Amino acid sequence: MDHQADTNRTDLMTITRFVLNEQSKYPESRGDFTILLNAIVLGCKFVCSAVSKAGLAKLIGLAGETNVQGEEQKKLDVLSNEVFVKALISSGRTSVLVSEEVGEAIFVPQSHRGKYIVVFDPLDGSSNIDCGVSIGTIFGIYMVKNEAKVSLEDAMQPGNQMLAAGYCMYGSSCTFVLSTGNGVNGFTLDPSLGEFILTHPNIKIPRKGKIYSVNEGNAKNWDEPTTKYVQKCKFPQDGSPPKSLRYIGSMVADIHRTLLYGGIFMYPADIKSPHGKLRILYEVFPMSYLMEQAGGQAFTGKQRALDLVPRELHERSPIFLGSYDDIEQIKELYASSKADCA
Ligand code: AHM
Ligand code: MG
Repeated sequence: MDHQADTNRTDLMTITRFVLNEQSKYPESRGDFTILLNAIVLGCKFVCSAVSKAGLAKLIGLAGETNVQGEEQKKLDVLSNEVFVKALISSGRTSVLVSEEVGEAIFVPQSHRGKYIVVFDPLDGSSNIDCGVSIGTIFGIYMVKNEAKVSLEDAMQPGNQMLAAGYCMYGSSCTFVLSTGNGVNGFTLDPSLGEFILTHPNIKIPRKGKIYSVNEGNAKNWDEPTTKYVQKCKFPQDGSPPKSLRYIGSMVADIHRTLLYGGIFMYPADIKSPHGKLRILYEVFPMSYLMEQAGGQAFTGKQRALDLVPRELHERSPIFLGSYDDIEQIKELYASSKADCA
């Protein structure tokens, strides 16, 4: 759907309109989810604008230094976190927030409490900011179990209890990808309107892909199934052509490409990091949810990623995400290495 192609179109599907349509399928809904999502969208618009000015900020003072007005410049990831926390609290629809930037869970003041839990990474891939590579925000949404007795447990639910998840990618355009459990849809920010417009309806990941995506610099420390898999990507024995390697090193951008073009993204365990690098609550779960909703799979090397039960707030897990058939292959390799060990 190319809304730019037809400037006379007056029926643009904005993200708010889209979510309201979805909610109208549930007569008991009171619009709380739309209000919550609007808070997240506002945070993403703010971060999008800040990221696009990141280079210019150097003119008035480097991050962590003072600018000409003598004000301290906040680092972009710190700023992004503050924006999301404030927007989510003032939405009046959340009870507990978990952010990559904050060590402990944030319990929303009683006066502003609502029924949702939001886990998020406000600015993932922030080491890429200074060279202008795409970065993003990742989020997942749960419902509190008992509004009268909110606890840390509410934020530690397995991924299969997620109600919705998404990400916003700050790249050549600003793209918001969302699933509320009914497929995956992508929206692009129209800067002239300040609105996200549905541009990628019903995203389905190709059943099999031609791309693998991993930090191969860690290869010397990988486990055997990962090593064998990557070898198969490069030197296939079944007559298929070798896969291409693409690795941006920014999860949102690597996952976005994987969703649209197919293939596999992996951050496996290795000897140095036996639990991988990526965090379960706000990196692994939301991306796994989106992958499954788009027809792909998400596997930890041991189990379906969404069935993990987090034990710690910032716990990590190895992760393989992508096209259905590609994940089947890695699952087979792990199964046979387990059988060999038995
Ligand atoms: P961050 O949360 O500290 O930004 O790290 C997460 C990022 C992901 O975006 C990306 O997939 C991964 O770390 C890249 O790690 P590496 O540089 O080890 O390949
Ligand atoms: Mg991160």
